[in-house]
Amino acid sequence: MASSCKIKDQFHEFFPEMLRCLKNSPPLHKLPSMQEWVEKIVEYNLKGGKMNRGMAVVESFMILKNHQVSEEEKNTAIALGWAVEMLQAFFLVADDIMDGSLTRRMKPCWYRTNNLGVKAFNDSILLESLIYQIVSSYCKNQHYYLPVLELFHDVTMRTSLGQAMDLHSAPNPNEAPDLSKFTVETYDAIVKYKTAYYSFYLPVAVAMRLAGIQDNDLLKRAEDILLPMGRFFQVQDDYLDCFGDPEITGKIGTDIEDGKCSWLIVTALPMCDSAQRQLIEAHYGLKNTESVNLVKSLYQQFDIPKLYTEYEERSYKELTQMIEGIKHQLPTSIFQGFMEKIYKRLN
Ligand code: GPP
Ligand code: MG
Ligand code: MG
Ligand code: MG
Repeated sequence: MASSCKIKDQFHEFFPEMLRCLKNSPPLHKLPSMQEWVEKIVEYNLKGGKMNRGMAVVESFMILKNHQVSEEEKNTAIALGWAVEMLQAFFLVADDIMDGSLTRRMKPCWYRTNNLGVKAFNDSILLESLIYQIVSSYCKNQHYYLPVLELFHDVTMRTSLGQAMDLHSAPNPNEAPDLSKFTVETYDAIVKYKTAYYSFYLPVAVAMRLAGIQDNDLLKRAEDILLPMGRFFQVQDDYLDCFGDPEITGKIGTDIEDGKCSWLIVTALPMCDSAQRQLIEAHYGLKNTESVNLVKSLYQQFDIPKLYTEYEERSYKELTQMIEGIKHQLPTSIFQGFMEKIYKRLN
């Protein structure tokens, strides 16, 4: 615990150094007004989160190296941790535009600040490009440069495919939702791609490459645990969207208004009689409080909060068993660290 606190402090202390490096690298070093703008975007969108993904790169790397690392190696892991946080910032700026969200990390979403609106779309592209500035600045001459680059590119593609599935499963404005799309199979595909790869697989895979692991089978073994863990995390996210406290999650939920294929609707639908299905068809995906409350009261009627608690406990046991099963190939503390951070989370 004490050492992970120390790593967290070091992670945060590295932020100004990373920002300086970004501002001084070409072509930004010649564009003072853009240096200021980039600083503003990065400050607003990288800070204030839990930093789970970024810290997971550093913690996993330290575990894989038995905590025997030079200061330079540790700083490279920290820089790559920030690159993962940069990817997260890129996705969140874009996702909040697409989902029409209001708040993120207790503040207005970026597109709702500085009179930005749709112009914030460009900032998400800018944030994406900064990932590669970091990776290049801190890893260019290393043997793992190409594998790490490929990981970021591959995971970005998977995430945008997941996001496309998420968007396409929801109804267009003023159209009734197509309830036949809200199946467990569709849900599993959406969350594996839109969340699990970038939030769980990527940080550990980056740490493994950084630690010199070249065995693709070992990466696959890690993936086999990290993707189900990512599903677990997105089910929690869906639950908190509806039943969480925005003062704790830092964001106001939009899944019912947006007509999303969330865990809640996928769980509730098979329990509906025809009148209840009609109610969902008429009200799911509408941006008015009355419709949202009708859907929420149906969730309450079906005891969704209780079913969620049961799911969380069952999944926790299953994931713990999966972690146990990998103990001869990889250090289990990497995966246990994730579970400790997310089990029974409220934000
Ligand atoms: C979580 O969805 C998934 C993402 C933030 C990935 C977005 C991917 C892009 C290519 C833009 P969510 O909408 O449930 O997250 P939140 O609840 O945090 O808004
Ligand atoms: Mg969203
Ligand atoms: Mg979304
Ligand atoms: Mg969500």
